[in-house]
Amino acid sequence: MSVVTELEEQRVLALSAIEAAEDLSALDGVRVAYLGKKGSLTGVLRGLGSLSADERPAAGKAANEVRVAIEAALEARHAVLAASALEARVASEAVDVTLPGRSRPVGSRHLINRLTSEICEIFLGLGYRIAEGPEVELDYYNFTALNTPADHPARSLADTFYVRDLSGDEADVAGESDVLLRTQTSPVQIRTMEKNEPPIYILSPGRVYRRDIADPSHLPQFTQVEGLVVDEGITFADLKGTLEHFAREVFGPDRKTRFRPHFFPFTEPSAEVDVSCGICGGEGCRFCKGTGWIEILGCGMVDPNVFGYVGIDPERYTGFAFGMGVERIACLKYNVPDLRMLVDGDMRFLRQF
Ligand code: 2NL
Repeated sequence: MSVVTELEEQRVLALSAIEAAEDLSALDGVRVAYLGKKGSLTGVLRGLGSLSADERPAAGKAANEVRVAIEAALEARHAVLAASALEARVASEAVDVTLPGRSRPVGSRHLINRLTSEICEIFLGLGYRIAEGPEVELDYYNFTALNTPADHPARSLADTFYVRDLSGDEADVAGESDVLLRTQTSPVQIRTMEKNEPPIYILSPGRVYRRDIADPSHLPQFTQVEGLVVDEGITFADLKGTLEHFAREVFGPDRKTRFRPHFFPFTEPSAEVDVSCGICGGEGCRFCKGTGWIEILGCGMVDPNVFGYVGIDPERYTGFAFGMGVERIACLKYNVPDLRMLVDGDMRFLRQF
């Protein structure tokens, strides 16, 4: 076979292999097979040196043409394959910006949380400060310093959660623990009076715990707000004016208030405050058990014995205190019939507020 014929055959084979190459790496394989160091065309070109002088020019010209033709075909095929590779990559990496996103529901503060803040704001407006303290308390701060006798039923295991040291301390195992979950936020006020001189104007919001079974009017854990004022010349009239202002702010100007005598170990005299029933307007209905009134809080003048525990001079200072359950206030304000609905976490109920 003449060299020129051999070159023609190489050209035909190379061009068809180039057309058949499916991707860039296959195409590079073809290039190496023909034009690489050990490529078949390279082999033919090397053989040119051994040709006779009259054969060499024609063979050299043909060889050059074939090489140029193969290089041109490689380049053209490379452009086609590179373009389709890019297209495939763009398609596979594309982000579909028209896909709808996943929606994230927006949360909001719980009703009790908001109402607690609202109550605090009313007293902040009167110049009170917020005071907070531990939920796990000593029985001294929760009961003793509040003038609550050692045999008072509130101190019993049936009414109060006592915290026991499980390390095996004999006294605790015997149920004699003096550590408990606070049943009111008053211990915060005792701690404040221990550390500060009057005048004291504070409000103590927080979680409290009582050994009650949950029912429409009881929760074993609820939110309490207590208030305490200690200053020179504080009288029951100051207490009345303050709590009447509070009731108007929370329940609106149309509800009436009344003070009923009551008893607490830590105040003397003591009272409970009622607002006129929002359902019947004071006529008497099932909600107010026919009385026309609904109890909202307890209050009174700080018992001088309490001042004795914290080292405040009862000859110079007098004070008043009050306490309320925020969940109860919420039920009265929004006509919710069952305290448990406030802690069930049912979104269909909570979304209404
Ligand atoms: C209620 C009634 C009340 C107090 C809490 C108090 C605190 C100190 C001294 C005297 Cl440091 N009193 N707190 C007074 C009267 C009533 O709470 O029904 N709470 C749920």
